Amino acid sequence: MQSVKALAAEHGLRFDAMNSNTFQDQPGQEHSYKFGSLQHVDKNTRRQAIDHNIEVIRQGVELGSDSLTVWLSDGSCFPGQLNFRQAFQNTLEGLREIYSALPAHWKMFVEYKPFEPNFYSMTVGDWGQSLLYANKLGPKAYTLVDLGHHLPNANIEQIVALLLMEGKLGGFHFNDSKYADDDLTVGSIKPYQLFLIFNELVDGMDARGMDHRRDLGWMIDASHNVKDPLEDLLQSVEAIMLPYAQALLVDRKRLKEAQEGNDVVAAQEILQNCFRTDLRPLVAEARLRVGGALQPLAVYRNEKIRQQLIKERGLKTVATGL
Ligand SMILES: [Mn+2]
Repeated sequence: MQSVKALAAEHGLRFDAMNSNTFQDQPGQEHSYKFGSLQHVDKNTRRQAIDHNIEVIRQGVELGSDSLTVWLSDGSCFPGQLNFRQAFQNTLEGLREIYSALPAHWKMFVEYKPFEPNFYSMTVGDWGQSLLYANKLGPKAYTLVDLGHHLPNANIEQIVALLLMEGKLGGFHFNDSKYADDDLTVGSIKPYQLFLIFNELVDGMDARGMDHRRDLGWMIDASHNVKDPLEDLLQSVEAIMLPYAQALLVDRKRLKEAQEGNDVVAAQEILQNCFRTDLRPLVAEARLRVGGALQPLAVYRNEKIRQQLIKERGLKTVATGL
């Protein structure tokens, strides 16, 4: 653990939210999660899942993390399989015990998902259920919005607006989705939706006087089967910075006037003008001014080629100019 921490520090990295995992059985595990973890009808299985979460908190404390994300695959595949209320109560009871093990400055993020691996019901299936748990647990518990964890065409920006209003938005798992939990690169499928989410974020965070950087958990939850994961990460960061900058551009006063005058056309124009403004040079300049690269992807690819040449030719160094 200490060596992990030291290695991270060497690279200027720190640890964000810890994720517990009671959705996959581990080798040597006594009780299976085939029929759920915190919801399970057997209290020994629930006990095992609770203990695992508490162990994750303990390791997180050692790593300097300050939050725990709980995503449960608990649910049912067929009508009648589960008593919904009992499953909810068991889960709540488990989450309460985990919550009570959180250090004072920690947050708990309750992530939701509408289906998969269970296809009839999920015990934390949507933002309403997540918010129910978060409200019952207390002030350290928040709802986590994974952009891919919604049924098709859900109005995610509205969900974000209301969670912010309630002070219960914990943060994001950024990704994008065409069909379901696709874990595609954020902004690759529905960039306008992403802009509208940031529009609500900026508006809601400012209304609550929140620190844009620190008061939410900004996480990327994507999967890479066909890309270099680091390249995808660079694309993701760019894809997040752009709509954020565009949302900062929205003239809130004019938008409010349009809304209050029922000027639907003007309201749409205000938002779409910002979305259609090319802020890529501005975002690149901002990155440069804080010591980053104008074109991170090009820099990374250039370095990859350089390292490859050094390896192939057995040289100490190589100069490339891409
Ligand atoms: Mn996620």
